[in-house]
Amino acid sequence: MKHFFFFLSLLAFSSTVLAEKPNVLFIAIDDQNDWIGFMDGHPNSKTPHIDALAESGTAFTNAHCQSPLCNPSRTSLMLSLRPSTTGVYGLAPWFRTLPEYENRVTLSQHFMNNGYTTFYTGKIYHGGGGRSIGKVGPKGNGSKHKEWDVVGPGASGKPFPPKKLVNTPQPHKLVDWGFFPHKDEDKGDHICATWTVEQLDAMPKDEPFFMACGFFLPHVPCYATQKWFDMHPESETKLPVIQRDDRKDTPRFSWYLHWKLPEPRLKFLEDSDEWMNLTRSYLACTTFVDAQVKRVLDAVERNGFKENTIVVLWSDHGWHIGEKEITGKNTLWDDGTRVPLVFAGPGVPGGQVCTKPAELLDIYPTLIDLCGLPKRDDLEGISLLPQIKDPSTDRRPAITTHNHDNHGVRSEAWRYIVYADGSEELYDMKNDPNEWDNLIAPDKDRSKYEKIIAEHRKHLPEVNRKPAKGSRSRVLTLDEDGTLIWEGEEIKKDDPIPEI
Ligand SMILES: [Ca+2]
Ligand SMILES: [Ca+2]
Repeated sequence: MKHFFFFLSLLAFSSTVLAEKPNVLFIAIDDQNDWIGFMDGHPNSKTPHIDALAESGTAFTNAHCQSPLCNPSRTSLMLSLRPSTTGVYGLAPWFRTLPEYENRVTLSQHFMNNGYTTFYTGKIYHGGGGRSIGKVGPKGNGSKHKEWDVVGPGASGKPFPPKKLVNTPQPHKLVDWGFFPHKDEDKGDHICATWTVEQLDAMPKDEPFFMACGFFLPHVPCYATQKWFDMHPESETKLPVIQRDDRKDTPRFSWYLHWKLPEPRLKFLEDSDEWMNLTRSYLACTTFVDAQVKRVLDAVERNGFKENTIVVLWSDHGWHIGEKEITGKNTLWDDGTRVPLVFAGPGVPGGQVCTKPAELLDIYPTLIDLCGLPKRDDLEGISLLPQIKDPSTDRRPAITTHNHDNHGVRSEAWRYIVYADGSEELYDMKNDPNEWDNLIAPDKDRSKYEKIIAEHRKHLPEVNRKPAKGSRSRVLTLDEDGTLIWEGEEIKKDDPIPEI
């Protein structure tokens, strides 16, 4: 009998401990650059709900992705390993196809292994990865082990108009934008938010959850209905601030990182009078996503979870809209790497802004700390808890890698870039936040900056793995003999830079 009561009290104790574990709401936004109110990336951003979330917690305004591309960025975040460690640089492979990562414990699995029920809707992994068990082949995106407990609707940019709205130079179904009439309720992100709200409404109050909700917009196609365009009238919308001939002082190698892509260049936007339309479309889609974030946050509050739920909101990389003469991702400048990153909830002081460099692979160890889970010694990220406690605490620079051996090193004051052929860039981010003036272009006096360059080079990844087996889509390689291969085709030294 005594034993029975002891057992009962033990049960009561363990369920109290369990109930005290904070929940996690993990909100991802795809291809969202710094055009978010609190980040000041564009004067016409309208994101009141994300801004309110940032205000209620700690906003990292100098956060950067580990790769400016969906698959490698998300793989890095969920594994807390750099692309230079995994060799995952392209849109393939799905990391579970690599034997060395078949059994790797991801962020969601670490929570699952520690008593959490994990939920997944929309885009967390690229290409629907981790939605099913099995089919871990070259074409399968399944997993040997369960990645999530409950899987909801997948990511979608639908509905689409009957035919593309913009005739982009490289035809690609997704590379499109603009207004067309449809129902907001039918949009993929609205469906994912609705599913998340329904799960929260039905959620048991005494079991911790890890809810991952990944929004697809403002990834192209940037389609929006009248309501969202009306919030961004043409007469009030400013075009992104650019410098003409900005690429005159960037190495030729910088072009190789996005050599030929479906995303058009600034020349096309200007020639076809689409620059304003794309700007408004992107802003409208971001405002639409902001409204979906609100629906989910409202459900957290309505169900009494607010006091006990850590909210983390992030995007996988930036997006150019004319800056540096291009649109899209795949660059090592702030336009390609800078992302929103917000933590809010128990243990996170509100009203704080941290300008120290933060990396997306830091989310994994930060959530471990905030939720009191067992620490892991196999993560390359470093917890942001010291900065959450005191935002002035110093931190290492953020590293972004795009394809093998091209790295950007972003400290609080500088950006240093080195490409696989050794060519370099350096920007003074305090005085030149748009990265217009490459201080170490060949015609400049480099000697003034040797010390700064050396300080930044110290942080270049020690491991620098070649592309992993199965790498493809947006993969660039430079062989020892100097042969450059982009997506399976050789780029010759005197090939003209594609204009559109
Ligand atoms: Ca993306
Ligand atoms: Ca320039």
